[in-house]
Amino acid sequence: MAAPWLILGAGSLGRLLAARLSGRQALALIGRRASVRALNLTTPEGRTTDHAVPRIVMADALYRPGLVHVTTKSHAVETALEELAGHIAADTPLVLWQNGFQVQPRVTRDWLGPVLCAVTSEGAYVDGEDGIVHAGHGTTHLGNLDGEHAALATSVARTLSAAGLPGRACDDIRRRLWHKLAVNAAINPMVAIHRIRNGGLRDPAHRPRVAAIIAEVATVMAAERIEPPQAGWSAHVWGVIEATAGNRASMLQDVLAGRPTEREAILGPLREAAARHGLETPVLETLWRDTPS
Ligand code: KPL
Repeated sequence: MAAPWLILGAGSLGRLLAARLSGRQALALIGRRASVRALNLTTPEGRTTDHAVPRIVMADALYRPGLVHVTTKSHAVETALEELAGHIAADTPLVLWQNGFQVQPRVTRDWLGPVLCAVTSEGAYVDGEDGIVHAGHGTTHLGNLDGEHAALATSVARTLSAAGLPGRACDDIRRRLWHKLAVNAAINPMVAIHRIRNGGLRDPAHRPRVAAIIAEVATVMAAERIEPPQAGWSAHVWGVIEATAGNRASMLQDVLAGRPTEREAILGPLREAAARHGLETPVLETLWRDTPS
């Protein structure tokens, strides 16, 4: 069997990967606390199954894992990797699963081993100490920001697909990360500020501000030469709002749980890009000030 994978971060994505991959790929889930209890997965079809996954702390990480899936929130990645680097081989491949476009270029530049980024539309949320609810099926794209490590991306995508998480290697991961960031920027801060589900943004009280955010995001994307989605930015974002109308977005979940939000990872790169291109973005500036951090 291939060298075990480590999953760093026992939140929703980490648990989803661990439960889905268990029995197919040797692995361990690194969290704040070790546990001998099984992970309980509820599938989108409503089936529940238990998965005996080793749940360990960082100090018990294996020296030579096959790779590490980093599933912590964006702001926790660098501290977690600094600590992990003391326990694992320096050239271990990483897969970064974060939202936004902040930590990915930095880790790709600084980590000695291969680094892939993952953009996923899988939906999941944690349920108590041991539960993970796979709320909706999606697709995961994997690629390297410098266009390298295609064979690694293909092999990880294949393993994920076999585990019920359809994966595809791609050569445009930068564009995909920015596209997800654009959607997150239009939805997450607003729903976190107003504590509403995604569909609440269709309300006439919120629609004009969402439209203004999309317009500024589109201007920044054009300046960054990020190709727009086929449907155009507005139709694309409103389509996601419609499709996820009943969701509590990740930033709202963070606010409700009293956790730090991904404000910097999502709005920070847009503000920086706007400044780089000399663009005025008053709507995004106000949004950034209003968004809980
Ligand atoms: O990705 C999401 C998130 O919650 O972070 C969206 C697309 C907003 C769906 O809820």
